[in-house]
Amino acid sequence: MFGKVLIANRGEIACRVIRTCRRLGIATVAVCSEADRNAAHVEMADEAVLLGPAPARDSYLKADLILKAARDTGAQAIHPGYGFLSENDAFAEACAAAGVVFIGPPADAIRAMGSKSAAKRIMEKAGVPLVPGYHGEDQDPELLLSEARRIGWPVLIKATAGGGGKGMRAVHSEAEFPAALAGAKREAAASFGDDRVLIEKYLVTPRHIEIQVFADQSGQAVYLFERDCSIQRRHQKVVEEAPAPGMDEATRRAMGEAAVKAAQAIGYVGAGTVEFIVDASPEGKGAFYFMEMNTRLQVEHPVTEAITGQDLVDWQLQVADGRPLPLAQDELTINGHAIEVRLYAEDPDGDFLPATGRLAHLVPPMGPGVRVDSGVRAGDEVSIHYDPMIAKLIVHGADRDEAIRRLQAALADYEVAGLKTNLAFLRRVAAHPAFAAAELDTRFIERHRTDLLPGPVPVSDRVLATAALHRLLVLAGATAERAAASSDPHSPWAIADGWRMNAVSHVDDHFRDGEREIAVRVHFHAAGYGVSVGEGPERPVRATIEADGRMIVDLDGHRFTARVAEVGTRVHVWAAGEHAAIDRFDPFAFTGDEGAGGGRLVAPMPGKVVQVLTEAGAAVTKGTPLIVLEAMKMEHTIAAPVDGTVEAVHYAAGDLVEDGAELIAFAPAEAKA
Ligand code: MV4
Repeated sequence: MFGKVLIANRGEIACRVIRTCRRLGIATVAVCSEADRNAAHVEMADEAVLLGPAPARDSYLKADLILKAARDTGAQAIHPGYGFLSENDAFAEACAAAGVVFIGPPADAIRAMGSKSAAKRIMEKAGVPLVPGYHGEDQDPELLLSEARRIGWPVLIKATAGGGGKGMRAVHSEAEFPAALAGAKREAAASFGDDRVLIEKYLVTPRHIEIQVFADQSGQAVYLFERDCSIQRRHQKVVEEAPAPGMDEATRRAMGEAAVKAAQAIGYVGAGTVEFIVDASPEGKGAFYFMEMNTRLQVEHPVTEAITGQDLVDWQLQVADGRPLPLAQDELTINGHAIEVRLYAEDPDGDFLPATGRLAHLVPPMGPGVRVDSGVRAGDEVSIHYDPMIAKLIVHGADRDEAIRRLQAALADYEVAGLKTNLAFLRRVAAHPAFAAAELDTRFIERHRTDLLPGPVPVSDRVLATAALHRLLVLAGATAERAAASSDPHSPWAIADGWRMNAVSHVDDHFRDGEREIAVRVHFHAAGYGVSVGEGPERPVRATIEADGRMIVDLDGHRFTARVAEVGTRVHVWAAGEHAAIDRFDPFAFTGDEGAGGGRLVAPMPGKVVQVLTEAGAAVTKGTPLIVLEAMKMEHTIAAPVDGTVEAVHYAAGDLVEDGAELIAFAPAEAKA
């Protein structure tokens, strides 16, 4: 076995690989960018090598620097993780040329799956089922149209070089075809520098079911069953589970064997995933069709690990070292049910744009059947340079119901503050009746959008009361120990006597929840304490802060535990599964520039400036485009809010900007009387 392995990646997958290496006694070398010098994966590894500046193309994508790092540290093998160089055939070849083992498939196998149409032709020959379609080289528009007619409407036009849904167009009738073809070709040319397309029968509500395969260097291959990854948003997976609900043994075996055939058809070695779409329509009868093969270990591999009890990174290392597969097909079994959700730094209420910032507070859940794979710690930055995934939460239960209950409990316990995340969205998915009923297909999120994205929900009185009580308890130093040390050890409010002596009858706290402003008053009486929220009645309350920081609140005779984290004026409250963030404010504070109006044009999200359309000194009218930002591959134009003058432009094309950065100093024209 290798004595030392270099991990050419970052974040959770680098940490994940290091963990198995450590268990196997293999030394590890991390690589990092300047932004990641103190990252978790660097801290975990035995050694680390700095590659270069933060942008991936200057660091994690620098194949030559990574190979040099392997040589310099004496690493015998490189694990590429996923993303970055993991499916780069030239890198796999360069490793071989440098005498370093690439922990992944042979370069030829990566190449064979790179072209979607060539991959489909290979699979067709191998007898793997394909969606009826046309995957030929001839791109004559007349021929493509006649093929579409033969296939029957609706059809889907896809980029041959594609992936991730780019260059994809659904066409429902012959009349739409020419425009859709032109659009798909344009997008394919722009995205991949290759405008070739293929045409397929369009399945309107498919399920995405993929098979984990493994092959060793002697040509043996097995499947480690399936994962259902149907719950996606714009081709980004959100929930993955194994096994697929409703899968019968015969279909499982047929899909598994087809996937093994696919792997063997291209001389595959190592961990791979064969993606199928399954026709979930009543007429479809659950037929499955090959989509593409991913020639890497996937993000969602932990659900397969959970149900098989295997460590897939361990398997990868064994196979890369030339050993046989650890288990044969008939030794692999499914145990229980596993579900993974991806926690992202993003804003579900703001079109899911990625969020950046410091993870001011981060407490992952724990417990039986709960696994969290993460590459960040409390205090770490989530930057604009890399994938915004914060962690993967994986739960395992005896059956799907138990897994869902564990998922709901773990999501309720998850504490994150400092930046926007999709946590509340995940909680709603996990709690949705259609999820419990396993009504899964790729339109799940779209179909349940109003349930899953209800918009801002007003925070509860419970949260507001807890936030106000927290401040009082902290100010009073009324910890459980203080109370215990006082003359009345049972009074959590022992310290509060002072207030009564000073004849203070109440204190007020003020919070903003979106547009709403709410005053919370805590009342002090000889008999005990009360709290009133807004115009609401006073309700009796007791509260303590335990030694572990947890609050115990008894409001109106209803006792619950809560956690509070204060980040500046922002108060985060987790109370019995509810998480809310509100802003404390001082109603008497002077806010100097209130009502000044405009003056600054700020980046509405982190991104890159792609174009500056104006210059300092320019007089512009309302609506004039001034600067174009790109974020998540979409362009956003910032326009003049009113007539006025551009005083300064703070960024140039190519600059990266943080959320809230001032882009342009802008002077609104004097309002005419
Ligand atoms: C399809 C399809 C329906 N019919 N092909 C999307 C990305 C690419 N890898 C394949 N995709 C699809 N191909 C036919 N013939 C629907 C999708 C699709 C999809 C597939 C898997 C998971 C999520 C999806 C979301 C939208 C569309």
